[in-house]
Amino acid sequence: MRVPVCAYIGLGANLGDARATVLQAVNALADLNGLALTRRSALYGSAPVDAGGDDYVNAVVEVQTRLEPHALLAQLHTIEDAAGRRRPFRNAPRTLDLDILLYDALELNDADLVIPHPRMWLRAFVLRPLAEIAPERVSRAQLQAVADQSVWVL
Ligand code: PH2
Ligand code: MG
Ligand code: MG
Repeated sequence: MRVPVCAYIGLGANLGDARATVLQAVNALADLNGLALTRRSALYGSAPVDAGGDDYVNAVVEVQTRLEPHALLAQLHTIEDAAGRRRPFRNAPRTLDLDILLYDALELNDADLVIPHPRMWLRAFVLRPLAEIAPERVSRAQLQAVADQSVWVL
């Protein structure tokens, strides 16, 4: 454990009752020891990007956390597993996906964890909810670059 830092977590789901699962995951995050939820975006619908299956439900939350990045990742995996997450192939439809987007000003390049999330700047389903809760973190040019992707507030 360490002094709390601000982090952003992306949530996504497109299998089962995706809206309910994302909301349950927000509650599960808020219940974690060493983590306080400070902001939650609206729920967004989005067309799958580089993936198949149904439309996604996406959201982003801001947290203050004492958990080190890998400890936080382990907690996210536990919440994903509890939601019945399976990993049959890359970008397969999923009951729940929880990704660390930003962790303070950390830049990390481990085999199992890269922060900032390497594809977040290419994805409107991340940038739109992130800009809603942390407008200072996303530039107008970054939003413009993904303006062709279909994302809507639910
Ligand atoms: N997640 C992916 C791949 N594609 N597309 C949308 N719309 N939303 C996602 O959360 C998403 C995706 C891999 O994690
Ligand atoms: Mg993901
Ligand atoms: Mg993931």
